[in-house]
Amino acid sequence: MSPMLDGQAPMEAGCAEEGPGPRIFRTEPGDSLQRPEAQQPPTSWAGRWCSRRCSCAVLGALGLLAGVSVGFWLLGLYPGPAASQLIPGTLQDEKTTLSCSEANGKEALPPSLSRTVSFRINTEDFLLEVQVRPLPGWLLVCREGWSPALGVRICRSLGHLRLTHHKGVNLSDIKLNSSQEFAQLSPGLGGLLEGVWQPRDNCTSGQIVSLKCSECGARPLASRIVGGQAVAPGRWPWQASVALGSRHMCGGSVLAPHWVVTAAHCMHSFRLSRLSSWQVHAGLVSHSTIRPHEGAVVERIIPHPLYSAQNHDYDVALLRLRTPLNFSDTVGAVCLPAKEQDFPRGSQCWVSGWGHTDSTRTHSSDSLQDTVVQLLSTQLCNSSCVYNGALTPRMLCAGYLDGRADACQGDSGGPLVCPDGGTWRLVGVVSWGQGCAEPQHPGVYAKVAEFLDWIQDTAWVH
Ligand code: 4AZ
Repeated sequence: MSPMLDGQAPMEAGCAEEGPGPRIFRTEPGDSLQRPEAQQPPTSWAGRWCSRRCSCAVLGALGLLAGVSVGFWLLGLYPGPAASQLIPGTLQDEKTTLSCSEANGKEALPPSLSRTVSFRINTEDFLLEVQVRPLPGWLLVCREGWSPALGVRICRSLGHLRLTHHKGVNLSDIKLNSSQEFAQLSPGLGGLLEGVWQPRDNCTSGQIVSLKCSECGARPLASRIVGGQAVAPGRWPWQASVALGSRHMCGGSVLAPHWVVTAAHCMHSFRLSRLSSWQVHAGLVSHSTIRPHEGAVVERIIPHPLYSAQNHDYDVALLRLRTPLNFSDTVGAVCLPAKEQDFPRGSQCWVSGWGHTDSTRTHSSDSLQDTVVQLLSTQLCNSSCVYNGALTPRMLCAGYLDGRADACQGDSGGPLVCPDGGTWRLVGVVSWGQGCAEPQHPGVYAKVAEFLDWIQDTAWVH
């Protein structure tokens, strides 16, 4: 593997410059997880040549793009930043796609069916609302046809692990807009979220549904943070350290007081360790403050049944804790993605962890680090210049093609979170990559959206 900072690749240095900026890791050769054997990217001279050629192609393409942009700008045709949701690096990524051949047949096509029914819960009074497209409005849900099972399904579809409370609320007890409309589930279709919701002017029962799902994705202390990269307590309250005794091994994300999700390869790598040696530490930023007796003991390790140690497919595991974590301002759950929620390429997300931060590779970082990374398209990541088809549909890529910032050894299992309004959702679990912060080799993450049913069913059954 070719490191970015060692200056071993003069041609690269001439073609692609390292950009300044934060990273969880500063490059080191050979310390990443091994990639799938059959799909190893080129590490030989030929491979480096490909990498350099691609870097040059990127610069060429960028030059061309800049020229075209200037031309457009001069003609007054440039739409300006406000016209685009994507940030500049994304354009670079797509240009690279054009100069690399795509891996065939690996890219899952986006689902063409759009959902017709959406739910939301009013944060003030927890009243459940449904939108039945093509109708534009949000309808309050009548109690008729309601069931707890439906409540569980709605909470899950919104990215929560559990339903915590549901009840009927008398319409006479609340103040409503006179134009407010209602929806009633057709009898016999209870349990089917996409069932027939009939718009109504009123509810025959005189009651509507109030629903509370388990809390997640909030950062109570976030407003106290002022700039910088130092991670203060409470910035990522779901960040966990998965440790053997007090020795940090991997990151993890808190989903519920009893549940933490991490990478299956973390547990696989240390599978000979005794179950009772595993501990989860939450609410920490500095590792030196770990006290072994304060960790939560792991009661069960549940790797995904389809996890493959060969190619890191299905790289997720759930840890059930013997005693629940105490939720506080500095310890809390992250939300899962909502059902069918798509975070597009170019989305700005955050990865955090205690992994390596420099090329000495001697120690994990004592203090929790974070960095912003960009979601990259699987098409780009699977192209011949990047991972050449090694990504399965259960993986996603995030980072930068110029190697600006990345997760690294020790960050594995930790969270990649993306903001969704005021809610943070766990989009990826740090999984693998070639080296760390190497140009053309962004970080690869287990794609949480692919594991929603498994996570929710597993945490429900136990
Ligand atoms: C690791 O070994 C690891 N650059 C984690 C993430 C990445 C590489 C290696 C991505 O835990």
